[in-house]
Amino acid sequence: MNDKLALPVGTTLDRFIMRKQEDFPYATGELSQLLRDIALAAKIVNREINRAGLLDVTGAYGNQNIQGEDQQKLDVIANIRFIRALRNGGEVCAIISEEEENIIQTGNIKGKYVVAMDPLDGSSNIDVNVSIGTIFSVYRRTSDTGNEGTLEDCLQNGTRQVAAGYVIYGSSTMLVYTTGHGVNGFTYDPSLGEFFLSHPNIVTPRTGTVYSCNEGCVNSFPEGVKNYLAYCKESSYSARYIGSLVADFHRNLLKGGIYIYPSTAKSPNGKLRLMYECNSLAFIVEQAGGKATNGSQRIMELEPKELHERCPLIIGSTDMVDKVEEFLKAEVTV
Ligand code: P6P
Repeated sequence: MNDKLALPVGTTLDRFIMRKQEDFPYATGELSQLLRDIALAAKIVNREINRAGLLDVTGAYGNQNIQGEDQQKLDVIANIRFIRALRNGGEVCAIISEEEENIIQTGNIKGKYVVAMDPLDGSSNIDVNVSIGTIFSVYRRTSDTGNEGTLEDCLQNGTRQVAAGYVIYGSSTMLVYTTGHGVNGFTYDPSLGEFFLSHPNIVTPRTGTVYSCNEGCVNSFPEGVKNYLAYCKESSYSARYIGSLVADFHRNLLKGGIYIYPSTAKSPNGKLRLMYECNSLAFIVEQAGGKATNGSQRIMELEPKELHERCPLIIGSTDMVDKVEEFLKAEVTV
């Protein structure tokens, strides 16, 4: 990483975005503005989450989303907030969201970008005060401006992402993102209403001793995954599974580790969604030196067919992901 791009910790997100834009002479500012719009929505959602216990916004909303999952009130609130921020920001022509069956047209027909997002992942944990998160990907539209966003604009493989990130609403709220030039983390100071650069140039450890997986489903896991989990136990690794992807991913990104959600009897294609969970975190982990596969293919090279399609996810420290693939290959060759 060119050290002139390294900015002192304490830099605000806005300052960081502006400085990074200066390093790309042809940048015209739209992506920078889009990232600011996401940060604004994150601040608003953060406030709603922090007040959730005091307002009647915890618990189920009473509807199910396209995934057939009970929408939590904060799912709906977060979805509205991010859509509104992106619509008002003007840079995004269309959005796909975990909470919406169809493409959301923003009306910004000149917008050059589309966003895929999970507005609030892990929201079933809200009522018990466990960390939750927002996950997003940004793509440049492939269709001509002047029209609505198209399905082709939204169904691009992960290698075509121009930015990806997540917000973790935890003991502190952080925004972590990449535009393909490394990964940087910003911690929110609610007293100032600003995100400050706190984790510059995040590099994930090449290996680790933490594995994140819901072993309650182990009986229906592929044999190779079962064998890898046995290997973890023989190696005295630590099991850490929060039930909130962003929280597990963030810890593993910083400390080293692996998150595994394979195909199961209940979720034959895995549970996590390719477009706004797997691709987004895959871009980040690869930029930080890690790896993300579905067990045999690089996540970012999977060609999406549907907006909400799912895929198995094995993501984290490169050596650990490679080890899982080794066990899966051994399963196939047996
Ligand atoms: P399970 C939350 O619903 C989520 O999408 C991820 O955040 C989390 O890691 C996973 O599902 C938990 O799924 O089947 O273990 O409860």
